[in-house]
Amino acid sequence: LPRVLSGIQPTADSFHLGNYLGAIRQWVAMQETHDTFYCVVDLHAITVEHDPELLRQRTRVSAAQLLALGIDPDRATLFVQSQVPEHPQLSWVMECMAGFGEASRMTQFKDKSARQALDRVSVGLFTYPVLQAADILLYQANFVPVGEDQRQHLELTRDLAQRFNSRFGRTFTLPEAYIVKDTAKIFDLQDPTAKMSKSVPAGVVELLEDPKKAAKKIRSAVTDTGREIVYDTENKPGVSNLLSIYSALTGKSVADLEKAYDGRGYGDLKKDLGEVVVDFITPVQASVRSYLDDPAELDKLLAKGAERARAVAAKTLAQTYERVGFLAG
Ligand code: AQP
Repeated sequence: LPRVLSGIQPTADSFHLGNYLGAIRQWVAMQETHDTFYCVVDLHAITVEHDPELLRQRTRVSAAQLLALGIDPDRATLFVQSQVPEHPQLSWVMECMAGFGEASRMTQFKDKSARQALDRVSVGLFTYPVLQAADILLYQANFVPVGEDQRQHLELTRDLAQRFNSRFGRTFTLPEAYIVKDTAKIFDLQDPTAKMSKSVPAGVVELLEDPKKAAKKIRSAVTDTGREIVYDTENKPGVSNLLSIYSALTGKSVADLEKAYDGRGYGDLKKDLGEVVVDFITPVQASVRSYLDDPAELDKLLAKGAERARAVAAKTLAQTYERVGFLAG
């Protein structure tokens, strides 16, 4: 079976609809057809200032959300990144493959570092995409299901893999980004030209927020001038975003939704989508609570996942170390 790896950061109290529709939904579907590895990337989470107890809590909440959303730990290998030491070990080798200029061109780093004084930006934030490359290459992943914002990081991963392979002999599989066009970028409800992102909480629907509040956020989403409910990303980014979310959560096509709302107003669309969202998040929240009720069991499940992940990761690391000229351990 083709291999899949993807990860998500435990940097918020809840995942949001963008994370789910852009990435996790594909993770769940790919369990059926691929050999899947999914991780909560806590090493990435410390690239910005953090609180240790909160990180531990968010790591468990993240794993619980993945399980509640349909990741099956018997089928997928679900683990926490810091429990597989091969990740930072391979990352060092990859750092030595990456050019400083190349890493400097990563737009996510540029965006995130532009907001603060450079002495407050960690070197870890700078090398973040290289660690991400190591995450992927360790598992010889063929596909990486992610949102559009990760495309550039995936290109870097391929470049690093290719460079290593040509310098030291074929070692790594070249991974491909797996990006589903319709949900590649879910937009902020208050600013439908910007990505829905945890950094701007106003227009974000969190999976674990009070369902009433979530419905209200949908009802107060910024829509566009005009009245017609049609999918037109250029002239009607707000309505188009709502239609994308609606379609992805219900399985109804955008064309069918346009027909169903023909002659009706934005208010109807938003009210109905609010209900769709409530119906989606309510059972997820109950399931998350039940996983969190037994943290010892959850930790056990994650430890098992880490063990399975290590078996694969250790093989790739050993081969890499041998190729670069380190003595056998
Ligand atoms: N708005 C989005 N639409 C589609 N996909 C998205 N993803 C994130 N936002 C959207 C995808 O979610 C996965 C997990 O991403 P992450 O762990 O990097 O989460 P994040 O990027 O920290 O989440 P945010 O909200 O996007 O954070 P900031 O504000 O820090 O940038 C990835 O596959 C990502 O593509």
